[in-house]
Amino acid sequence: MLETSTPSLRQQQHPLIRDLADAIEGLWHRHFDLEPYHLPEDLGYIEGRLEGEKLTIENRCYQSREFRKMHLELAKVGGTLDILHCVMFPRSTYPLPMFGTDLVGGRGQIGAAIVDLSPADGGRTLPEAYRSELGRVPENQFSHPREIPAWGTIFSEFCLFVRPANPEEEKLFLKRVETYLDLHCRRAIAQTPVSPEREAEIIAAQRHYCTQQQQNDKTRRVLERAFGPEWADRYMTTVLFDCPNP
Ligand code: 18B
Repeated sequence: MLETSTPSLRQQQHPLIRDLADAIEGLWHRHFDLEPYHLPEDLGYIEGRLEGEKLTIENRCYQSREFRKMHLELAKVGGTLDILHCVMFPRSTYPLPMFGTDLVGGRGQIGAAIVDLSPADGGRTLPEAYRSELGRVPENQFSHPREIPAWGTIFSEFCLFVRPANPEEEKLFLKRVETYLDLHCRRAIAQTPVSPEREAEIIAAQRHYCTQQQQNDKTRRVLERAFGPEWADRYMTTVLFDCPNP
């Protein structure tokens, strides 16, 4: 369903998560004609229990001419964990990067903030137009950079992964995500579809991206503890990182 009512979860989350969720949806609505994207079998709003605490998941999902699926997910585990997850999957005829961002926080502090535009058109690097524009984005210094895990070979050299140390760094992170997303939306709109011969390459690249992301054990563990391993696996492979079919 195209949910337009004010989401309840958003108001209860860390201010950076709330602001980023608003910014993402704002840019999507400004740039695209959005249609609803239907998630499988009522996986839109979910409640589970994680070690006695309630796990709530709220999904927003759209599609557009350029994107097969634009997914924004907010999750909350009792009072301990606030999560924002967002991925934009281009249609297989669009040689565009994957936009992805994840914010994970607990007890008032965001511990992990990551954003990237990851190559997904069959090449190892981003298209030249992206590289030149991203190369001009001022590099802010964050006091607590974090190390990309081993499965993160999919990320570009423009990937930002930090623990924002204070409200100033939180604002800088938010700004960086807005810059990446605005650039991406503008490029996507200007993109013309490729010939069907190139589609196979794009699909393979997106599948690779998803397979790598599915190896994130930290995400898997949160879901497994609340819903069990089978449910977690189904959720990771059909909602979070579903591979496109040829
Ligand atoms: N993720 N994240 O989205 N993840 O979804 N996430 C964590 O402080 C969830 C994406 C990414 O260091 C952590 O260590 C849950 C996208 C990376 O080994 C937790 C959901 C990207 C790490 C969760 C979710 C992405 C990471 C640990 C579903 C990038 C570091 C927090 C709602 C584009 C992994 C911490 C590492 C971490 C959980 C990246 C708990 C449940 C789109 C690189």
